[in-house]
Amino acid sequence: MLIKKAPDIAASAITPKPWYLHRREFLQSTGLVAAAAVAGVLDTDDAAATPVGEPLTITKKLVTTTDALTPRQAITTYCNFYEYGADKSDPARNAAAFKPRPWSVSVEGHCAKPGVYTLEDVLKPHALEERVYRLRCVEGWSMVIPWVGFPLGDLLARFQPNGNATFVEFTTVERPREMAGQRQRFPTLLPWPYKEGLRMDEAMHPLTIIAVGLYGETLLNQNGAPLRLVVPWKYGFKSIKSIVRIRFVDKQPLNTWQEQVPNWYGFYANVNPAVDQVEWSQATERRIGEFLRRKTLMFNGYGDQVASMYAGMNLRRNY
Ligand SMILES: Nc1nc2c(c(=O)[nH]1)N[C@H]1C(S)=C(S)[C@@H](COP(=O)(O)O)O[C@H]1N2
Ligand SMILES: [Mo]
Repeated sequence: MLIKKAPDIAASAITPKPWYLHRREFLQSTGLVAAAAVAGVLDTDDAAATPVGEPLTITKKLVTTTDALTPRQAITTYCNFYEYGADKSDPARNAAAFKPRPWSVSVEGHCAKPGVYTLEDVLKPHALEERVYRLRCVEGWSMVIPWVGFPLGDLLARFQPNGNATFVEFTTVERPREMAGQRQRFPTLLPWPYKEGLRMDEAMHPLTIIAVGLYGETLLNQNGAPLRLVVPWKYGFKSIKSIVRIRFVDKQPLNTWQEQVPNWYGFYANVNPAVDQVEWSQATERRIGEFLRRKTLMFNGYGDQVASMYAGMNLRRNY
């Protein structure tokens, strides 16, 4: 459903409450005009066309930061998803024609239960949780997002990986007819399909989630519908979108950004303010919606939970 532009709404129509959990009811009771105000779409033409997802039922919440949430408008219109183009505004503008259903995920490699699973099969046993996480992009900006999803480890365990599965590789869908950016190839844009990987312990870590929604609703196409990773202690590029393949492998896989620019991006990509990427310092970040930059935290502030996985590793060399 598209919300049409509503230029003549008084600012007083905007609810100050955390409206998103009851968004659908609010929408029904007050109609489209108020809904546009609720969605915070009064500022720009772009945002006025932001579609709405389907409401999701959430059973638990894990809030990992006291920082304020980044507005829904920002996470749905300021995106990195090169399959739709390299500008932050391209995904929201170009993703409407993409069809995230029907969908299936191919599970391959070192496991007892490989196969092609429908989206419904993939999601069915998992209760959805809200996970409020900081997400830090290597470009120097960050957001705080209420994702909806479940632990990736719970999903992977169902496929019964064996002892040879030391890494997991993820692949994004390849549909150049629906994804304008994929009609440009490397060196213009990226070598498709987009790929990412995690070491097995990182993939099984309870903070690593498969996200199917944000702000209480299913993901919009520009945020990686119908399912994506969110790995909060790593730079955003590890959080691969619109996943169609999960492969258990016995070697460290080559991720797309490392393949593209090896001296800029590593495999681990743990947020590390002490290691600058060639183009951007990683010491500070700009929280979207804020003016002053803040200091970037080691492991994006999740060190207590994840640092032990890297004990003894040189995190300057393994960036
Ligand atoms: N398939 C795919 N996944 C991707 C990207 C991409 O270009 N293609 N961009 C990554 C980068 S650089 C970031 S910062 C996050 C951004 O997620 P968001 O737009 O939902 O905030 O998605 C990541 N996942
Ligand atoms: Mo990013």
